Amino acid sequence: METPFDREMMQRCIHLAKKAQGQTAPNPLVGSVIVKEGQIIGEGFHPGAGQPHAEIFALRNAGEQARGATIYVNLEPCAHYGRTPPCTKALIEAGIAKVFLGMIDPDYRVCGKGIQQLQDAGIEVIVGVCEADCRKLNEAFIHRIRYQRPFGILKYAMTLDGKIAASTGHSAWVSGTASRKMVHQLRATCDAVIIGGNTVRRDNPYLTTHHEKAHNPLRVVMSRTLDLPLEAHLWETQEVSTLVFTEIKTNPTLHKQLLKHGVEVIELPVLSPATVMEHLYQKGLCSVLWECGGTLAAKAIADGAVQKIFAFIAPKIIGGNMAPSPVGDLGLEKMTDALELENVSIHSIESDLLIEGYLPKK
Ligand code: AOF
Ligand code: ZN
Repeated sequence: METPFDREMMQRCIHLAKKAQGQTAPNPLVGSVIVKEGQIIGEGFHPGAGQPHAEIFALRNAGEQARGATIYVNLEPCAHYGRTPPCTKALIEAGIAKVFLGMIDPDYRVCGKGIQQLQDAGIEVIVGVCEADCRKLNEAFIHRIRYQRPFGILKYAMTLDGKIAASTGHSAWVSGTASRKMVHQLRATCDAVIIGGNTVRRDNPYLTTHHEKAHNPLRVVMSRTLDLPLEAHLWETQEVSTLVFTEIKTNPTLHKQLLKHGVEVIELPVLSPATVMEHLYQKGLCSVLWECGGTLAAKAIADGAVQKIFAFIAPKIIGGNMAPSPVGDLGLEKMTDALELENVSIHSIESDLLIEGYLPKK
């Protein structure tokens, strides 16, 4: 049914969709290409929630030529009136003859109805072109819809002997420059990055993408005591939003200081990765990057707030019985109880290794 050319066009959709990475939440990443007689006559991508969908940009780009043409899109065209009118209607009115789509939309408002409407209008629909790649592109969006929580990624860098810092707490730097550049790119694809109070006190990070044009995720700090420094890079760099979660009635003095710096402070009755993720879901986020220390990382894993791991391993040995490791106590006593990652891929980045994989679903 599908040819190498069709797959090439779908990869082009994925490439276009990625231009808006980190900027579409709660919406998906979508790209679209319109082809006639083997030539691309229009293309587009969805730039952000509330804006027209990818198919609409592609149709506008193609103009009248769209009549009788084939459209490629990595997600099933929508069939509902949401923030924008249904794309199926626009495709039918433009006279599109054939639709290749990457995956069925998990959003219950669409989920098969888009395909049905197109077929009812006499349009040929081919489903599942490069489906695995299309699913990976939108893994955070799919998780958000399915579990009503943002998709959690835990990222850490450790030495060959499994330490994220020396026993003094000094950690600059574990991984090499290429790995750290990759982390900045990873941040640019996420909607938020989360750390605990300890990381603010010890590392005083910026948590930005260090790049003028790249998107910066929301910076989130979890601190039960609100025992945070008055001066911190996070509060000073006000061009990127910061949100601090704490428990009710902690440290009103610092609370006021943070508000003065434009930092939003949210008091939760119980502060945990689960309650924070619930809040971030309500806020419309799709993906959250945990860049915290081992204690919070273990709590996040235990709370089901982590789905994916990015572990950078540097060929260095620091030693130290008290040197911290990336994941604290999970209460697991036997090696047979270890959480074994699935769909693992291993990349080498200069002299570091990156292991990417998914935690088993509970
Ligand atoms: C997008 N961009 O290119 C496509 C989407 O609130 P709305 O009206 O923007 O609708 C969002 C839903 O539309 C989204 O959850 C998904 O199901 C569908 N398709 N969404 O943001 C697009 N094609
Ligand atoms: Zn649409």
